[in-house]
Amino acid sequence: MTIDISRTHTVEVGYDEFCGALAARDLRPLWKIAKQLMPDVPLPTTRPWLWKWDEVLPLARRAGEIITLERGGDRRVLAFANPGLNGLPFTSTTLWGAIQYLGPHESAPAHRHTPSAIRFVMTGSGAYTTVNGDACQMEAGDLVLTPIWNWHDHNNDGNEPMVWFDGLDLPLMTSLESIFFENHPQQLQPVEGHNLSERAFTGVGLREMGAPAPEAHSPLLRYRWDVTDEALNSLHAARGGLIASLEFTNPLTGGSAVATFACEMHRVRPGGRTPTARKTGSSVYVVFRGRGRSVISGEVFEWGPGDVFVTPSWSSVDHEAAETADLFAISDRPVLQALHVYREEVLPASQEIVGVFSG
Ligand code: GTQ
Ligand code: FE2
Repeated sequence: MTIDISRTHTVEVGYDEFCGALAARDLRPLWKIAKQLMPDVPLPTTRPWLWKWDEVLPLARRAGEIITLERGGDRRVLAFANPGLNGLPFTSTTLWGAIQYLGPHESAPAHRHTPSAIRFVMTGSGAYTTVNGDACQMEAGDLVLTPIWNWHDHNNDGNEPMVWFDGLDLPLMTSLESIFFENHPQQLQPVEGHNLSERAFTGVGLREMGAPAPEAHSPLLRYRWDVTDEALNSLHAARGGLIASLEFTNPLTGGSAVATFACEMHRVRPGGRTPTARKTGSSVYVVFRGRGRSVISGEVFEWGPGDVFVTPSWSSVDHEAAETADLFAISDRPVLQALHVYREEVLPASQEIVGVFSG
């Protein structure tokens, strides 16, 4: 009957009009977007990706020639921008990874901010980062913290450029809309001493009596490569297997060195693929030495020294070294754990390879 048809028609017209009225009042109906908002498992927009040292280093060098480090023009940093994140300069939705290039006898001015940062030194020698008055020496393989709201400036007294990996919780702090920034009144902050944090923590489980105990982060600001290297050797000797993994911790609490992301070092020995696993949260890996490949969500990523790659949340991951390889990594795991949303699992079989990454 004509009445029924016109009724249906009226309902449809009414519905479209209703949706328009919602949009005009900045209201969104959940029933249209429910599956997108709440997928059965995480569907990250962060893409598995890899940046090759051979391609990045020449550009960092060129930045060294073109960009001078004056106030305002500040830090010579190239961010690893994940192509899945719509042009945002972030490596994953929670992590900032970048390469920083400091030429011989250059300094980057003192400042502080609420995002926490770490530096993992890739090449060079004779530079230091002053962190709240403590001049922390930087040598290849060292991890140096510049945690939340700590004054920091970078100085290269050496005769060769220094290149390091910057890891920050900047994307997370951006989401939380909690970024504060301040320039130091002086170009470089006064140095109170050298490697003071290491002197206060002189060995495993040993602490200078009365040494300060910051609440928000590790009191140890420099983790030397020779110590890390030795610990990896011991762990491998004790456990065997293809991979030995260490976390850089706060010696006072046993928690992560900075509150908002984990710093890890993985030594992978040749001889096969590590078990395929997946976890919530993203990781950014820095290849310190060695060659090999990782399979991320079925895609093969070949890597060598200086390469950087990212694993998105809930992606299946395994590693295989062609020669003994050391992988530094940062991960947002401490945040997920604190919020009780961290999950991880080892998959029953090696993941199938469906493609090879070519960038
Ligand atoms: O070296 O202080 O990659 O403030 C991003 C922000 C490095 C730094 C980054 C920073 C720094
Ligand atoms: Fe900074």
